[in-house]
Amino acid sequence: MAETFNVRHYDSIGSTNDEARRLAREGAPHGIVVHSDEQTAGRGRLLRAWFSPPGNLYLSIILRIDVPLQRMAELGFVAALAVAETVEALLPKRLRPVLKWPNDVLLDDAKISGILLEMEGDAAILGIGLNVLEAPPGARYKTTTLVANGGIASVDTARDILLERFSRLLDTWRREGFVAIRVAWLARSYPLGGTIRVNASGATREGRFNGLDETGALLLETPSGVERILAGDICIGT
Ligand code: BT5
Repeated sequence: MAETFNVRHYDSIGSTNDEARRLAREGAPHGIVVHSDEQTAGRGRLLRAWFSPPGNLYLSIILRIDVPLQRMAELGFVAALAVAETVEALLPKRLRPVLKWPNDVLLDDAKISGILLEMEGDAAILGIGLNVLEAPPGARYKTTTLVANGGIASVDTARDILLERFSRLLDTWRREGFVAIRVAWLARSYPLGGTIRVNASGATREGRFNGLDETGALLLETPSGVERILAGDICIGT
């Protein structure tokens, strides 16, 4: 079933996630998309700021989907795949985006997109930022844009491709479940068996990347066994 998205465009807004949450509280239906040219209070996870000047894509989708709450995190993986496909479609060279758990999209180890999934009542709010023209100065790690990699795209083109890819992948997820998404996500992620470092629950752990379990949790193989990590960050660069 193709999704119908209804885009509401704003010139400037605090955070598209906040506006989508406000609309969801008022009863806005599935498929409403809040898109803003810039954000004055763009948010990442854990109260981090998201650099949001004009020139990039910032949108949040209201999703009303009848699945148990514990399955909602799967939507972040659906979204990351859709972003990766979008980035790939917009780059002239066959540069291949890499997915970093949980929901980052990287090009040459540099972050080009971020995804913020939140719940508002029974609605999921899926926020996506994609750097088209502008990357933040002085971020903790390498960041990049579509244009810096030779991509040619307007923000609206990027938005339309992203919504089309997301619609298709959401349909796959609805029909085939997380299994199909997990396979596609792993095909684009860091290689299985590679060494990674993970920040989780205030500690850094190193181990082998053993993929995802059936819920999307990270599997980290350490000398004391395979750990299942529900939330955290994989360290890149240093
Ligand atoms: C994320 O958080 O990656 C989720 C970002 C979600 C942003 C979208 S934009 C539309 C919607 N409305 C919102 O208010 N938010 C969503 P996290 O994994 O916590 O990463 C945040 C970190 O990424 C920051 O601490 C910076 O180091 C870095 N960062 C900030 N802005 C960036 C940018 N534009 N590009 C790349 N990295 C950035």
